[in-house]
Amino acid sequence: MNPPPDVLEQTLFGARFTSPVLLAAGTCGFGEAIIEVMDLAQLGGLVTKSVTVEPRWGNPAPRVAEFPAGMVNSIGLANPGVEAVRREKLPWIRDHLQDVRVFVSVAGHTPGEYADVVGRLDDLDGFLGFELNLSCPNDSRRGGLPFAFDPDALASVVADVRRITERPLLVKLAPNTPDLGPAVRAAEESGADGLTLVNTLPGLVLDPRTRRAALGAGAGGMSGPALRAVGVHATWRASRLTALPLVGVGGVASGEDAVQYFLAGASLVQIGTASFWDPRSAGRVSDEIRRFARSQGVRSLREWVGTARVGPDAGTEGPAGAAPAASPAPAVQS
Ligand code: RRO
Repeated sequence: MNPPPDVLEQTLFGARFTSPVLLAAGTCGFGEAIIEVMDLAQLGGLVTKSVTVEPRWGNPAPRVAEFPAGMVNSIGLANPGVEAVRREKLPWIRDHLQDVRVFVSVAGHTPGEYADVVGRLDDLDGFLGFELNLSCPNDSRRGGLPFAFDPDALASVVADVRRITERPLLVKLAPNTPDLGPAVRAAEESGADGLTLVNTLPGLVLDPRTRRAALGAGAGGMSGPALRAVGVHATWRASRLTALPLVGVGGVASGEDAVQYFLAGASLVQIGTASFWDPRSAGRVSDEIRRFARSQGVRSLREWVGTARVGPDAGTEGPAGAAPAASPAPAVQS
């Protein structure tokens, strides 16, 4: 008889994920450092640093600064450019990370730049899909706010890329759009296979003595524990608007943090800031999810996904982990 499937295992985007825990874009480069610190079997996958057409040096140091509730960063999209990624990074990933589900993060200033990057990488082996970064707080699109704030512009990026690749396409949205609805609908209608929620929140940390910004570039993107409630809320909002698989990111540092995202509707989570503090945190979070599932009598992640009881009608009784009665999506705005 076959053993029962592990609670962490699931099939998504046509691929088997041995864990729902991925490393977020910008936290592990192109994966080179993780093979020294992590048991790869504990890692569901990773998202690479965002790739642009041209190499970018990035912003002046310091590029990250911690504060008690998290950190701010302004890396400025430092990356070696698509040709070096094609020549060196993806072949390395193919040869060393066979069992890790890899998404290549893509960024650009115009829809054409996203399509260019995807077009130059799509024929290579060794990775599963793309995550379109449409929400970097440190690098706007040409002449405007990030694409995630403009549903028409967002749709044109996704549609252009969709024409080029059949691989799974995640669309990464921003935490600070006034209403997620138009962005979620635009992504879905133009061909996204899943949504990643959320990127960092614009933030500024000042040194009261020097009166200077803590980051060389000035303002940056805020992440860490303080972002978790924002990310869980955005995930829950998106789950009311679409049936696409959701990937939750923002402030995940423990198994129970990840479960909050599952309850809100995410099938996968990504770890960002916590892996700067502890490079092995993805493995630890996977173990903690498994242990918590056992304590709750949960045998499959599906028993959690989208079962949050939110709002005054949710009630307070009922066993932890029990699915609520099916109810239509409430017409709440925020
Ligand atoms: O490179 C960055 O400064 C950066 C990016 Br591309 C992003 O999407 N989010 C972020 O917080 N920083």
